[in-house]
Amino acid sequence: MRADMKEKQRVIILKLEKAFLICLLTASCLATAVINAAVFTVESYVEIPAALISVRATDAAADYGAQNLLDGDSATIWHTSWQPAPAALPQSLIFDFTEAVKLSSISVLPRQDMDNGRISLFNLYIKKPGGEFEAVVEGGEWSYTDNIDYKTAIIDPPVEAASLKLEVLYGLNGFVSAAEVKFTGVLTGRVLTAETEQETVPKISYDSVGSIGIYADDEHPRYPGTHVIDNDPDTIWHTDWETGDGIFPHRLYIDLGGEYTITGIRFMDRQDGSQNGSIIKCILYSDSGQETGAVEPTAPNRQVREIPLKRHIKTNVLIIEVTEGYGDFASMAELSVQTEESGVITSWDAFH
Ligand SMILES: [Ca+2]
Ligand SMILES: [Ca+2]
Repeated sequence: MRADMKEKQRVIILKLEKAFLICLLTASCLATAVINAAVFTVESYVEIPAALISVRATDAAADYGAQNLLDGDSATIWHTSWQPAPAALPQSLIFDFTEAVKLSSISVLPRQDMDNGRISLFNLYIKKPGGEFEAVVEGGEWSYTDNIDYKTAIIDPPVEAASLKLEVLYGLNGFVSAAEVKFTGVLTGRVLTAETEQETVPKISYDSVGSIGIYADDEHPRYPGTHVIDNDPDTIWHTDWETGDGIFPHRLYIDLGGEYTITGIRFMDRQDGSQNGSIIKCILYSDSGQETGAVEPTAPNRQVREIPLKRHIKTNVLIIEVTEGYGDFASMAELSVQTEESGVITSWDAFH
């Protein structure tokens, strides 16, 4: 083949290759774009502010308390006791979050001055709001041969957490120590208190109407929660405006007497002409802490309103957390819960 022919051929091949590459790139770009548009909502992870975290340890030497892990100072450390003998392993740290966070990682800065106690083998457990500790990482290992920077354990997929337990199975030379701990995740904006911790494991005594149990965390003595399922549109649940704390959220617990998949609720506003307490915004929770996010019922009209759920939740106890109501109260005349298994339950049918 002549040299100029060869050159021409090479150019053609190059052009073909380039076209093929562009084609590949375009196809892959399009596919990515479609996937991004259709499926993913990218959550951006932030560092969880130390102000939302408290920590306790199963053991600590005097002056080496666990709070040294959250003080932003790499020179102050948590260390298990070493006298008269090193504390037996495992030892654990428990981090509690005052706001529910969806955790995506934990990073631990080892002590910088010597290697005693640097965490090398561990388990991680997460407690969801109202739940029990469940393992998310078992037999995690950190090594210090390459550097003594932050060591990270990824929590994949991220998990909503009220607490995280770091159980140290082995620290170097049989001690346990660390200088700082930080977390990344998504702040859910859901404030956790001892009360909300309790509510998703209902140890509540319910008043019952038929087979349905009802508990309101705030109710006026003459306007109890049971009024929402008594088949009478003239009787209402109303938060206590005389002695109640008046602080939102207000919660209504409906013990369904069995597990149901909730597809929505309907409720009737008070019928006496006043709008006080009519629900503006609420969140529905399952007894395992599954939630709908903030939902807004159709506009208050002093009649029947609906909250259909895009994401159905499965539960024995449905919790309706009212986060905003007219006049800073919460009230409701009647309620029906719509389920996948049995259609409408509670009293709705009687006056529909
Ligand atoms: Ca420190
Ligand atoms: Ca009623």
